[in-house]
Amino acid sequence: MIFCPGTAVWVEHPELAWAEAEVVSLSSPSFIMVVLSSGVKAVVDGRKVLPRNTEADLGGVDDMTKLVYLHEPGVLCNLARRYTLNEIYTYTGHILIAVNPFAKLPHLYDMHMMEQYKGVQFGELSPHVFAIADASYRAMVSEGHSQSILVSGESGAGKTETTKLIMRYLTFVGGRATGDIRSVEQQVLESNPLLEAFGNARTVRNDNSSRFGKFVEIQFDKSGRISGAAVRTYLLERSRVVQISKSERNYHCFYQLCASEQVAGKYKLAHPKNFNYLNQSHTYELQGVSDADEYLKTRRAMDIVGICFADQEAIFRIVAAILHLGNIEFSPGKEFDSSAVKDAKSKFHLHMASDLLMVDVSLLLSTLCYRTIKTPEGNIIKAVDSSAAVVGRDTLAKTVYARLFDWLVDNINKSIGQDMESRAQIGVLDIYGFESFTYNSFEQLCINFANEKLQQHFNKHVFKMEQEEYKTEEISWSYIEFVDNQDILDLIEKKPIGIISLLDEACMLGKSTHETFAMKLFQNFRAHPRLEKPKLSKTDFCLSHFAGKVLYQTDLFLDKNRDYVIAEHQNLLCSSKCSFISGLFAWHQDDPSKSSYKFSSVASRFKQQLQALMETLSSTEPHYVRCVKPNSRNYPQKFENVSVLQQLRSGGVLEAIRISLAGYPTRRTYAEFIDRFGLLVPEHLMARVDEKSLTERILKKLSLENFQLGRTKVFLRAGQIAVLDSKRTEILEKASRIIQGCFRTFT
Ligand code: AD9
Ligand code: MG
Repeated sequence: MIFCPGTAVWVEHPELAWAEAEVVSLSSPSFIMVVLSSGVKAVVDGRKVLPRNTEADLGGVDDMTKLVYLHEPGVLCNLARRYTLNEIYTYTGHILIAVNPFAKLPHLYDMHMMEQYKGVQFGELSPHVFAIADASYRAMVSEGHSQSILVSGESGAGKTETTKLIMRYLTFVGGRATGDIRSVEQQVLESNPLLEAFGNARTVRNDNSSRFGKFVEIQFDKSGRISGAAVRTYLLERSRVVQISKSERNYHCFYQLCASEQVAGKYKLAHPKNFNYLNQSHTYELQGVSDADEYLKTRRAMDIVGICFADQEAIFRIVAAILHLGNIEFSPGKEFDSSAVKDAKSKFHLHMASDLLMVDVSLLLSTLCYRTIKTPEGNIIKAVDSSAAVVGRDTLAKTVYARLFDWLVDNINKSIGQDMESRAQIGVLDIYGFESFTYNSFEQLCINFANEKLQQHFNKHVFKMEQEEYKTEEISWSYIEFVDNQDILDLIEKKPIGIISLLDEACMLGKSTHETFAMKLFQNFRAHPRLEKPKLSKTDFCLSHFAGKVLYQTDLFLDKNRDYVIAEHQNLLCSSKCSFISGLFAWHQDDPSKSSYKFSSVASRFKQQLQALMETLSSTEPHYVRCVKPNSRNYPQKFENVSVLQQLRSGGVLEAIRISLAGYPTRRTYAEFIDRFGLLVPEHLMARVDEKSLTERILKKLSLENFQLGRTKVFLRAGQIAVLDSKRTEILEKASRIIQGCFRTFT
């Protein structure tokens, strides 16, 4: 492109990503002198300069596809402009971009707003998460086809808040409005604070960070009323129960219990600073949150989802027991390599833990300080040293907590109830976004693996399926390039040789270490374009994900991947006089996949869960919400271009914009089309014309252009279906008035 002096342009900028500028002169086609809006002059590479629209609406456009210049700076500037006006939602075709306002915007989500969006044609009102929820609800009701809403974004981008808004809207349009506090819809809504109390925690990125993934399926009956729901959760971060980093907190429920005046005393709890599992990070409070009030909210949510009083008491007894367990310290025992409870304080906590778990104190002590080793000659009981006793204690705490969390999810599902005959469902996915830290371990690999899967789903839907359909329908279409990520998925999950298989194999073989695992990985994938071996380490590996490179440290991979309950822990907890606790563990005894002896791996189980999720998703019509975090400090009204751009790129938003603008977002078979819009050309309906020609006549009658007539389907440009629908509604209303008039005349 040739730019004349005076042309408004965008130029690349190290801090702003893109900066506004004006062309001053051209020294050659590849070098242009520009002046930035700050007055600074610069010579830039002419091939990297992009045109800027100076007449742009200062309020921005509500759909990126309406931008005059559709390119990175245009998109970024549009989002930023809207953000300053608190217009946090913007469409890109049918994808909703939601920029976290980090401020309360109550009017945006009140009852009045929900009423406004109800049943309104998508795109008619300002972009909103309610519009996405409404579109999926109406598509589900009118077509009887299951839908899914996939919410993604990085930590703190607003996925969980968005998911809750979607659920609130769906319960609003699909609820029975009976006022019953224990109605299915109330139970669905109250499952959120309950799961958050046990599965969310403060992290450096987000005060209420979800430490598990969640897919909530809301089931509807024939009349579009909510008839059941199911919650699936993924990969709760277990290590947090016993270990927290600086400025972070453990799961909210621990602090809530410590702050609860009635119960804390009963369980001999005190300020969190007194507990090893809570005081490592020296962070106890959350800004603007009262843990005591939150405790009451959690109890209320438990009441609503149908957890009886006795079970509630047992749950919090377990939470308290975990805190006491964490305070048991060990010192070297009398015998070589043995351990003993350190002092009177530790003994007190040992007794408290055994009382609360309702297990025999000496059995608890021996479980912590001894281990049974199986040998061909029989079992040998061996003392463990004090550091191994600490590891065992922490493992016990994590096991109990993880089972408790699974119980809560199961109980929510049982209590809400599944509608096996449900006509269709709407699933809402709130799952951790792509993660890349300085230290990336096994959890990041699982999270990024999930994101690769979801990215492929997005790719498939937005890119592959569009293009393939255009191809099979033989309509003209210029292909858009996109990066497929099947190769990295194969690298991670392919059997018999992929990262997960190699890791499982290493976990099964007694002699393997993270060093041998890394060595095998590099041996098997010597020249894989997605895998790199860093120069300075033998055990780290680097993966080129769709969203960028991530360096993984494998030190704890083997330990974190092993998924079994130590037999002694299982025996101890099964012996509890509290039926709730023994039930937690007895329940899993019958489940062969979770038996203490059979090998089971966290990564393989996660892979299976993801596979099941992908199967569910592929049988639904997807809707996408991409949440964006405007700045890393969680401040309102602060928009950092570089980071936003990276999020838009890694979420595939930029490519999706191009495709949605260039493509045909609406398509119908000719039969479907005539069925719905045939009434627009009553004069032709009886004529002997085929459906394709009839379709063409309808579109021409409404003066629509640029549509495509494929082999079996008609393809419409964005917005054309709305024109057809409004004409149809107009005709139907006119007809209904005439009929009513006739009816009145006759009666
Ligand atoms: V994480 O991956 O679970 O760590 P999320 O789920 O993406 O993350 P979350 O929904 O928890 O982020 O949002 C973070 C914070 O942003 C919330 O606690 C709110 O304070 C804030 N937020 C998010 N969305 C909105 C909104 N629509 N309106 C106002 C919001 N504040
Ligand atoms: Mg979240």
